[in-house]
Amino acid sequence: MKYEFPAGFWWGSAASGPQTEGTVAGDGKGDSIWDHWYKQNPELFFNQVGPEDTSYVYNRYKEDIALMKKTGHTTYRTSIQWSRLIPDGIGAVNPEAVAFYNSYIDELLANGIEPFMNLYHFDMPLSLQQKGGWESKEVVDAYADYARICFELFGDRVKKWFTHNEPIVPVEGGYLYQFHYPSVVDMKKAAQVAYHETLSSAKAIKIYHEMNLDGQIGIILNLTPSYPRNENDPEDVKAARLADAFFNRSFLDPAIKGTFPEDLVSLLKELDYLPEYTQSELELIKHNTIDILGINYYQPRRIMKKESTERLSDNPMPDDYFDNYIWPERKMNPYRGWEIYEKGIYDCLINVRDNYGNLPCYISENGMGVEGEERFINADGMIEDDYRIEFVQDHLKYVHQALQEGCNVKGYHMWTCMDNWSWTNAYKNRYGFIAVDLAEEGKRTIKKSGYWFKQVSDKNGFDA
Ligand code: BGP
Repeated sequence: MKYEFPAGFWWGSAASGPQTEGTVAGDGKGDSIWDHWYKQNPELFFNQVGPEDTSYVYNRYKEDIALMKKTGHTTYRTSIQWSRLIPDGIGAVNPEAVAFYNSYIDELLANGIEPFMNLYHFDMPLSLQQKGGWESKEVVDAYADYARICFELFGDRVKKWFTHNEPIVPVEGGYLYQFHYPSVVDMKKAAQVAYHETLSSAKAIKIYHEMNLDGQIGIILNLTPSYPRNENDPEDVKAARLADAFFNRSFLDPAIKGTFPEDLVSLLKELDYLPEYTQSELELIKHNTIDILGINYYQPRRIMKKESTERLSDNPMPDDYFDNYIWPERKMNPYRGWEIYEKGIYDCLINVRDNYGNLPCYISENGMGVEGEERFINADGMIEDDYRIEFVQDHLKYVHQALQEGCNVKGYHMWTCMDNWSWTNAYKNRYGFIAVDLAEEGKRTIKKSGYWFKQVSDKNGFDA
C-alpha cells in the first residue's frame, strides 16, 4: 500500500539543548539542576556520564546540520537552555549564548530545516531552583521574562515555539518518583509545581501573542492513552479515567481549553492538595491557550482498579488510586522494556480531534530506545537498526490513518537525531538516526534508519 502524506508535512527529529549541547570552557553557561545534581551524585547517572558530555553540538552543530540534511530533515525540534542564555536564570544575558543560538538557527534555516524551538526541557537554572524552582511564583515570573527575551532575540526567524516539553515529567521526577532533582516525595508540592508550569506557559503565550510576531506557540505533552483492563468493569474504567486526569488532562485541558479537569480538581480539594492560586491567574490561563500542540508518544498506560483495600497513605500519590495492568497481549521493546503499541499514536490524535477542537498538532517525539546498540554494527561500521525502521513505519501508518480520518497533524519528529544524553539514563538507551561514539570523541555515523528516513522525507511517504 502507498502511504502518502499531505504536501508540506514536516519530517524531522527532536532533541533538547541540555541533552545535546555539552559544556565548553568559557562558554559562559550557568549551572542547571542537572549540572548540580551530577556534581553532587555522579553515581546516580548511568556509567557516571554527566551533562557536560552530551553530544558536543555546541561545537559541532554545522557538521550535525549537514547530517540532518543528509537524513531528510525538513524540521528539527530542540530547545534553548535557559541557564546558557541567562546563567543566573534572571539578569544578564550571556552574549556567547546569543551568538551560538543565532548561528545555530541561521545554519538550520540556510539548510532548509525549520527550527521548532522549545523553551524548557527539564533544565531549571540552579540559582532559581535554590529559590524554590517551580514551587515559587518568583520563578514563574523569571521564566516569563526569559521567554520574552527568547522571542525578542530569535522570534524573527523561529516561527514555531513551545513553552514546555513534557511538564508532567518534572512533577513526577522531582516531586513524586525521585528521578529528577530536587528528588522529593510530596504530592502537595507536586500539584503546586504542575500548576506553576501551566501558569508560566500561559504567561509566555500571552507575551508571545502581544508581540504580534509571525508564528505560533504551543506546548509539548507526553500523552499516555489510558486503557482500562476491562471496559465493562466500571471500576476499571473509573481508574483509567483518573489516570488520564493525572497524567494527560492535567496539562491538556488548561493548555487547550483554559480550564482544569473537574474530577482532578475535586480529588485534589478532597485531599487538601489544591495549589495556591488567584482568580486573576485562572483568568490568565483561561485566555492564553495554545495555537499548536506537540505530542510525544512512546507507550500507553494500562490500568486496573486498585486491588488492595489498604487505607490510603498520609501522603497519597496517583498510584494509590489505580494499579498498572500487564496486558497479556502486549508487545515489548526488548531493548528498553517499554510497551510498543502503535495504535496509541492514532488514539492520541483522535482524542485531540474529538475532544480538543482538532487543534493543529505535531508528533514532537516518538522513538525506540535500544540499550547496547553497538551489537548491531555491520562490517561497514553502520548500525543496522531495522527494528527502528519498523517502529517508525508502523507508527507512521497510524498517523496516516488519523490524517485520513480528518486529524489535523502536520509533522513527525522522531526522538532523536543523534544519540544523546538522557538525564540519569545518560547514554544507556540509544534513540538516534545517527550514532554517536563516545569512545571516539563523539564520532557520528548515520544508521540504516537515517538513510531510510531520507527516502520517506523525499517521497513524502512510503510503500509498505
Ligand atoms: C522522553 C524525553 C526525552 C528523552 C526520552 C528517552 O520522555 O522527552 O528527553 O529522555 O524520553 O528517555 P530514555 O533515555 O530514558 O529512554
